[in-house]
Amino acid sequence: MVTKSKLVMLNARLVTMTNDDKGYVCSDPTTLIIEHGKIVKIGAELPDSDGYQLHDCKGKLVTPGLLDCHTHLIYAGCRANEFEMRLNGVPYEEIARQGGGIISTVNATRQASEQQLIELALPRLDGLLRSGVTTVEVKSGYGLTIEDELKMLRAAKALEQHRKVRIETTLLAAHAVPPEYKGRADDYIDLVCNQIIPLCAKEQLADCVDVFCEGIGFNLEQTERVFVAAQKHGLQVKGHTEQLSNLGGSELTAQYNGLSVDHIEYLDESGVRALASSGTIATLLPGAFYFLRETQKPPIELLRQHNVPMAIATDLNPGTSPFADLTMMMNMSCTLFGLTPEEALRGVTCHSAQALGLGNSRGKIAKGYDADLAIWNLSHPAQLSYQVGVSHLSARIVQGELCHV
Ligand code: DI6
Ligand code: FE
Repeated sequence: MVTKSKLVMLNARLVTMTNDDKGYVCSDPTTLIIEHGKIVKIGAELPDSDGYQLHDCKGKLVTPGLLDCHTHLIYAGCRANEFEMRLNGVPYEEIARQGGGIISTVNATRQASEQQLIELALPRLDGLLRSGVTTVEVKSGYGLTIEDELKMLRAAKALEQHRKVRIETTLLAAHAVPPEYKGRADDYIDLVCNQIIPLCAKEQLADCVDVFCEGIGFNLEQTERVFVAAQKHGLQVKGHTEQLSNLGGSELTAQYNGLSVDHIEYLDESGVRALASSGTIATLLPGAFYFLRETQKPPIELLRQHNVPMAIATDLNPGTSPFADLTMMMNMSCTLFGLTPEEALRGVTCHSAQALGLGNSRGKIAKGYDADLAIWNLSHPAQLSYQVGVSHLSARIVQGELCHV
């Protein structure tokens, strides 16, 4: 009997992402055997096919399923009006100071039920899945009360019941000072550290804790308090750092062995050195750079020189990056930041897996790794970074299960 838990992929041209040196490894058409959600054999003889579901890839490219390691997928409301304001000359930070920006999404998200948040997120999630994504990180950060932050994280986790995808959740309660704490940011940080983080840890709603360390977010001292509280509760940390200015948030995140620092347009060499020594991943978010019409680019050449792995993510959010397509971010990281298509592919596979603390199980095609894969109607991996607007995806495999989208 054919069971869902055993799959043989035939004639797959594998882009394994297993060589850490330069160069793609793209195999001749070969066989991949999957059992119980894991890759068990590569290049093997066809087993006695009894009990296996067979899938002929017909020479198509197979990459690891893409991982979007930074999204704000759960939110209500729309910020097209602010897009228009910015194009009429009002800066993003000014909109935020006037109570728009993140706070306008907070107001809409607080009013939405968990079920409404799920329904609003599904079309965005579908966009990501069509771009070959199998794992999505989803942050809270538009609730900013105990109940609303937890509601967002529950909605994020519930997406796994609606689509074949793996969700990783991040608590971003320190995203903005909520209106009722205006002028009392330290008191809000007390709430985050003493109540929200402990509850999230207890209910296992978040895998990680993030902070927006910025002039319009939280300062270094407040960020450090959040990191200390997170680690006390066994949660890993990461940061939205050096997006609009250089506060030193990346160095602080590195000191706390953070998984990643994200945005980093204003990162300098001492920050890059700190990442290199802590093994923290540099996550590039070209959608926000593009949408905010930023001109300061992340220090790509320094990151290369110091061998800091670069991940790429959508930052999908209503204010600064409303884009639900990870291959478009690959293209943007090449055209806007000068990455090579190969660096871009690492950025959405092995390096984004590392940015999620999943580097030993996802983001590569290797024996023992999770069978999370994307099958493409393409002949060369560079094509993934090349064209936007045409879906080249043939199918995805999530935990060993074949899904047509
Ligand atoms: N940086 C970002 O790009 C998002 N959050 C953050 O800290 C933007 C969120 C928003 O404008 O709604
Ligand atoms: Fe973000």
